[in-house]
Amino acid sequence: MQKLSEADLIINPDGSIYHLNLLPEDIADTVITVGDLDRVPEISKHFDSIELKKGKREFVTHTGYLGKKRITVISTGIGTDNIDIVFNELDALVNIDFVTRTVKEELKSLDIIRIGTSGAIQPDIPMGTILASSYGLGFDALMNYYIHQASGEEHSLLESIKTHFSHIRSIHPYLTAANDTLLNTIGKDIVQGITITAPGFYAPQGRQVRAKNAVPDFISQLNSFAQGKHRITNLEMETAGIYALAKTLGHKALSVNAILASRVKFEFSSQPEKIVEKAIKTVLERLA
Ligand code: R1P
Repeated sequence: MQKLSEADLIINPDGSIYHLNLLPEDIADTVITVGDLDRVPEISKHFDSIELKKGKREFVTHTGYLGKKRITVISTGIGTDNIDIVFNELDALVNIDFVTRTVKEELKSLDIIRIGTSGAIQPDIPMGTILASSYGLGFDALMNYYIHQASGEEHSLLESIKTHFSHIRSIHPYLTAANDTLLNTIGKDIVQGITITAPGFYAPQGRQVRAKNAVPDFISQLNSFAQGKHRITNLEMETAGIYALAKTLGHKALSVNAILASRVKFEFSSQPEKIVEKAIKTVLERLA
């Protein structure tokens, strides 16, 4: 078995993984990821007990029990560049032996659920909606650096998407489905749709403030895509990276979005915390 070098896999002197600052025993098999580090206690306050609180940079982790279920909640910060770090390090914590620096023979598959915020791009999806991403569609560049292939339905859907956006030269999309089991349990009976992961918040999500946008009418180009029952419903900055890296590494992932804004009605919620709390309760009730 090939030994991973100290440059490829950086382990801190106390035996913790480089950025997350966690030991292998610190994480549960069910992991909730959030963008905002202040959202970590908003989730762990619902736990029956908290056994661990650790943090470094934007990566804050709480592990505890909800009933008999051990759950870890961790903040990722914003964007798929951070998802690269969090997912590779979570995977290393469960699937690499830190003493021998080799990949374990028996691999573990984590259940990973994102609870994040997002903006809707379809007029019939109002603020306050809780939406499960059926697919993560990446407009960012993360997966250009990994060997990753769309399979089955992902492939035909991705081909239609590539045709729809072929006139926008900056976009090289990748697409990954949600884990079926998580989508059919945690995502059951809630709104579902394709989530676009953008490599930025302003022009990459069609916002026009002062710098001029290179792609005019971006939102209408996004919401006009349709293939059978599939349509693009919302925009955010992590889901596609989460789905693609989880699949590549053999983990199960689902992204649950608290819709705080309608990008077609030009609205932003005056009570975003309430919508996020609704998303948190929806996920925790279904996990317990
Ligand atoms: C942008 O404001 C951030 O909010 C959304 C986006 O994906 C991006 O991370 O999610 P979070 O609220 O989970 O951070």
